[in-house]
Amino acid sequence: MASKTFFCVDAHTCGNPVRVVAGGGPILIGADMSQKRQHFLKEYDWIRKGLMFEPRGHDMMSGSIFYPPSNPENDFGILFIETSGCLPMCGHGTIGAITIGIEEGLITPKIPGKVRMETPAGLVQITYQQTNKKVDWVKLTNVKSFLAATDLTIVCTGLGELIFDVAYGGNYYAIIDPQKNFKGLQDYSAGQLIQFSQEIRTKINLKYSDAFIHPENNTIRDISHVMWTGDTISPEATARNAVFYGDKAIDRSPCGTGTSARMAQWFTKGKLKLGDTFIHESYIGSQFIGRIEEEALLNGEKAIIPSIQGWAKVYGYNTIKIDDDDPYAHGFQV
Ligand code: PYC
Repeated sequence: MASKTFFCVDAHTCGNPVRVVAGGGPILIGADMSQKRQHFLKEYDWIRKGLMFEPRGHDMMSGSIFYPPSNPENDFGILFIETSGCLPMCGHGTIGAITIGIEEGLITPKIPGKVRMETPAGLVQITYQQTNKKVDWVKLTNVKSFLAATDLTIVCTGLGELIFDVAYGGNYYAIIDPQKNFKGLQDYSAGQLIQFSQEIRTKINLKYSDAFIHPENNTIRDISHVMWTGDTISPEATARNAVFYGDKAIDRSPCGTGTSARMAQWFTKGKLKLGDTFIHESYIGSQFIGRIEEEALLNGEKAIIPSIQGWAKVYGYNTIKIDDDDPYAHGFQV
């Protein structure tokens, strides 16, 4: 019988979980994190399943593993492991991983307060503020984000025809804004939004098959996340969202890649300008501060470079064993 032990540090970013595997992660081969991600998916996906799914994880669980950088100018590389697979980029995961990495001494940036992090989606630059041993906040400058399509349609059982936009912020998002058949996320429970999302994500990826492939990295494709929008809770928030990911999760944080995608949508539609602050509120009311840092071009098309600022809290150490004789060694989903 074989047993493998993983030393994990657990935290949450604005309410959404982050589990950093500080020891026990596999050695990966590849010239960059995108290639290392492919290696992980081929050989080691059981680690993700064992650590993210029940009984060791749960529907919202999300984590990461640190790797040496491919380019010595950068501080480290990161592999995101989630219930949904290995996301190319994860915003709440980055805020949590940096907080854990700095507070627990797992990463030592060349320049204190600044981190250059390699992700499968590209280089992400980060600043953070630390007081004594605690990280107060983390701000990441995300990958180029863009509006990919507008006014597409899909039929959702129970709602009827929905009009939606698609935007990229490190993952592809279907964004459903309030409209005739959907008055806003405030009218629905998380369970209802999950049920709608499961149905329409599958239908969208069938109807618009091969329509959403990243222009610079064809391993990043298809709608992985569904964002429902609606009324804010707090008067200082610019907007609110409920992001569906994995099979049954609604992000408890305002979702970093989702906030980036939504800022790209607003920017292209003329609702947000360079330098504007965008306070994005989550389903539970926690907030990220978004900002459009730069205008950019991607494949000749309009894009933005957004930043996202948020906080995370470390809450525990978790030594997790995966034994071959455990029938649920690789987790399960119900
Ligand atoms: O913050 O980018 C994010 C994210 C993706 C999935 C859950 N959170």
